[in-house]
Amino acid sequence: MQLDFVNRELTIKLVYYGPALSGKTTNLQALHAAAAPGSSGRLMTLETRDDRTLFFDLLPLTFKNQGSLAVRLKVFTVPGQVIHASTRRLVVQGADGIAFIADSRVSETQHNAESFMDLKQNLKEHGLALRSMPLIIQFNKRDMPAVRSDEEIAQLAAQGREPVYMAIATRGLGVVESFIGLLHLTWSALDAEHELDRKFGFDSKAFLGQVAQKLGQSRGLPDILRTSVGGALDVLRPEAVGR
Ligand SMILES: Nc1nc2c(ncn2[C@@H]2O[C@H](COP(=O)(O)OP(=O)(O)OP(=O)(O)O)[C@@H](O)[C@H]2O)c(=O)[nH]1
Ligand SMILES: [Mg+2]
Repeated sequence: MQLDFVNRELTIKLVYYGPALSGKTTNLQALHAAAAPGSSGRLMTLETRDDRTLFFDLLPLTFKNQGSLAVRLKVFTVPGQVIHASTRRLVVQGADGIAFIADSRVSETQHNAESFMDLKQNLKEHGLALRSMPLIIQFNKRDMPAVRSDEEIAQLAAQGREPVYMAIATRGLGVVESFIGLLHLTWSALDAEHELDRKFGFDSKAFLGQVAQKLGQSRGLPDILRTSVGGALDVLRPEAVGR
């Protein structure tokens, strides 16, 4: 987090982490597409022709809250391929919150686990504990064959404390919900540490609702936050979204 007192501007860094091809870049593209004009800057991506991120992607989002404080969100993705280990370590530095994008396919279970360990290790190298990092987990690619079942994911979700979301990023499903969940957690953590709401007279609930609206959500904040497992399961079944 960076605070510019003179311009009353707060910058928060959010990082999308996960194994290669799990859909991190696709999440940012969907967020970019959902954002109202004026809220989003240019999405910067650098990839090879076969969709592999080479360095990182960056989506800058800016939201003004009743004139009291401007909040800039810098949303990054890491490159998931194993060879880009040093880039991941660099990108994760200074992260205020992390969205872990897992690939729902059974065949990718091992890659998800390895990437999660890699995240833990990289945070540790920056002196950060995964335990104290605001974190949401997204199971993406729910439309693909041979994915882990809803029940299995619900069970996993019940074991951990992180909110878990289901998504089909290529159709924009679950993307904004995951993002709002992440922003909610991250703001709560920053507020607990720095008392942002009190010091700036900032209404963070209203702010989050406003961000959701600017990202095309017509539902209220409580409904959006309720979409973490199990609520999202029904909404995101392919048969329920009419593929
Ligand atoms: N069927 C399906 N395909 C998806 C979904 N999300 C992403 N993809 C596809 O999966 C491929 C990889 O997606 P990316 O977003 O580039 O993956 P990434 O996590 O950024 O990959 P790296 O940059 O290599 O780490 C692309 O062809 C996407 O179109 C999804 O929900 N369903
Ligand atoms: Mg990518």
